[in-house]
Amino acid sequence: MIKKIMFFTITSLALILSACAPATTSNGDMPMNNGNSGMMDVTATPGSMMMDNPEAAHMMEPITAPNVQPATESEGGQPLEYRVEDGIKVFELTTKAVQWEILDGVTVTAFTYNGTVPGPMIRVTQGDQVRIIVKNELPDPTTIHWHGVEVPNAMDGVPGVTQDPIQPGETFTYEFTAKPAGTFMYHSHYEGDVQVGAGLYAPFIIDPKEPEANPPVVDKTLMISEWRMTDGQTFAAMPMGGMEPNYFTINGKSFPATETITVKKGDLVRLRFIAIGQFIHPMHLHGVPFKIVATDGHPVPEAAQLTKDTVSVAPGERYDIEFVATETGQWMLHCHILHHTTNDNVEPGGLMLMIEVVE
Ligand SMILES: [Cu+2]
Repeated sequence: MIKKIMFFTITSLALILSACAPATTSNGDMPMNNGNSGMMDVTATPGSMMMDNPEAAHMMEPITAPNVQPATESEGGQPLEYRVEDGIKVFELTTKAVQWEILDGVTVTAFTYNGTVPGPMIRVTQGDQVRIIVKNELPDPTTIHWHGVEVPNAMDGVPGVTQDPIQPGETFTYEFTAKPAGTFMYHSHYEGDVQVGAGLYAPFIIDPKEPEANPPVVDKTLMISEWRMTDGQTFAAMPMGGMEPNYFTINGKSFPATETITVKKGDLVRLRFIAIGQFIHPMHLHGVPFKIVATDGHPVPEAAQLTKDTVSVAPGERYDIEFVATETGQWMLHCHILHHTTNDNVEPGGLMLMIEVVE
């Protein structure tokens, strides 16, 4: 209804404008910088705007499933165990909805792999044969895309293109050679705008076949995303009126529930940033600058490594950064879009964590 009224109003306004000034653009679009654009400030409430378009309605529906239980684990992104069959590393994933605590007293309804946000980390060595058996216990179809991993086309996880969606109750098996080495991830590719925001994402790390010459002492993967929680209901946050996030998480937790990373003075520290939400996050480190040693999983040659203290991580991107912790103390790492360091508009919160450097 709102859309229809807006369309009528815009059409009327365009007619009026075109009658009194040569204001339309060459393709007939109405320029919106004419002082009347305030009429566009219609703030939709979730569930109200897209209902005349069933195709789009899923975007503004709350995340729900029958009989959602509290999560039994409290830490996401932990290494997933596997068994070896005929030389193949076999992993099992189950998609399911759980109540996931992002902060003391704040619990979201999340779609998860194996009950955690992020889902469990798959960590293998370059060249390994891997098989991942996926059982779908969500009320909706799903698929998994192996973001950045060089898989055969049939394993790419795009519904309607490389496979049929995995229906509720069904199982699908992915199998491929893990390559190349680097920081990757896996995530839903079915109604990704909803399912990824709802928690269907996890790290996928491929270690190089040849051990690294100078491996870090501390190696942490940090997956960054956003949530919208209103009136006790969870929505997949989006850069869209009425759907903006009010909670922000690193590895499924908002500050102060985020992990404190404790390192020894002199340690080489690697942080692997993965942005999996729908917003850009300029991540800023206090205390010492860092080098960007890999982008989207691929090593940056030493001569090309930028020295920075802030790196903007856009949706889908990965940046591996390294620094030597030279000074003791509590050093903050946080997003520099400062609204992203709040919990429901209350500071401090969201995308912050402490790096504690000890003697
Ligand atoms: Cu941010």
